[in-house]
Amino acid sequence: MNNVTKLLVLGAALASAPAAAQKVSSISLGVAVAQTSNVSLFGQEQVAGAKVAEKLINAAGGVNGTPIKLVYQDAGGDENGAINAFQSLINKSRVLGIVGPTLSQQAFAADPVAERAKVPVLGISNTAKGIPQIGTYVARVSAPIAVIAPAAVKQALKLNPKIKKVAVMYAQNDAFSVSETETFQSTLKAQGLNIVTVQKSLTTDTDFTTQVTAVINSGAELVVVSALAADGGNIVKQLRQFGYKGLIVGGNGFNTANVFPVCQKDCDGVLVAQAYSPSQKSAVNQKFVSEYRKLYKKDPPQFAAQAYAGIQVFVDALKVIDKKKKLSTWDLAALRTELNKQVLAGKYSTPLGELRFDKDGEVNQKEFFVARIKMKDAKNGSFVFDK
Ligand code: 1QQ
Repeated sequence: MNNVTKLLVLGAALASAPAAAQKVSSISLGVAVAQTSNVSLFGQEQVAGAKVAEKLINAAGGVNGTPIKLVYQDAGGDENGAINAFQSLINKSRVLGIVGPTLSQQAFAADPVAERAKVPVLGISNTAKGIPQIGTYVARVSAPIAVIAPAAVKQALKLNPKIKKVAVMYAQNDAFSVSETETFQSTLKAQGLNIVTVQKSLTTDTDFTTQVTAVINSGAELVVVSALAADGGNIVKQLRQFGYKGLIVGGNGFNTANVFPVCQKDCDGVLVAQAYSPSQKSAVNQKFVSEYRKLYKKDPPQFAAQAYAGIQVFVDALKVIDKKKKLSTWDLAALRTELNKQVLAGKYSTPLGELRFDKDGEVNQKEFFVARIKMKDAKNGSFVFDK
């Protein structure tokens, strides 16, 4: 080997060295949620919840005395937005773990990026079937729709035991909506109800005349809608405008106050199952609720509470690791792997109640709720929790 070749070989070795032995410089966690597009109707509430988490966690000493830093990267409303946000958080910001992305549809595309880079991901709003199974580094604090959705159907039957004919509507281009309608349809059948029509739409649709007309003509006494916030809100509005008078069950896409300005007065009465209630009694939740009210002048919604819980799980796991070996002494890659292991091993007292994970990273959560939308005027309303 001549001297020039030797230098080239050495140069190549040095260039690849930093990635392998990158030290941990700060406790950065990534937040990859939708801050733009229609999906930001959910993402705004996730950012609000994450901000409260950062504030309260750092006020309580962060990770054993070291503050955490949240790095926000807009995941937009589609797959590419989520992939780009993940890549930036992993390679540029060098975060320890990521919460997000907002939609299951995005998670199926972006989570494999984190899996390949061995960076732990916690879904905070991904409820479709199959999310934790994407990979070893993927878990979620958002309970799967399969365990939440049936509660809303049962509540509808309690309010009107005479219901027999049900219309089902869903957004066929969205992974969550497709997964949720499967759960809804099997729940309806298990309850002995008759599905009289199934109507498909797209999350980008704004005119649902065809679907709504078919629903009205079917004579349905209950309509069950799986869609996102903007399309879902418009479906409800058009159902009422066309004269539908029966009960409506909305899925997780209705779980935000941001649907209120879409369906306005017509949102009134829509039943929505929830993985969170502000009345949950734990000390951590009451602290979260009072800080959220102070900052935003309203009760925290489910998506904010789930964002809080995701960040808290990472922080609680990091505290355990740090006690065994100071975080600042770890290599980044090794710590990411250890964090993933510790997340799955722990038990967490969060605003969602007590959480733990199975070996796939599926969340085990105990309490679920059903709320009903109650509108005060055209834009403002609230979720009223049925007992
Ligand atoms: C998912 C959902 C959406 C409604 C989250 C905003 O549950 O995509 O899984």
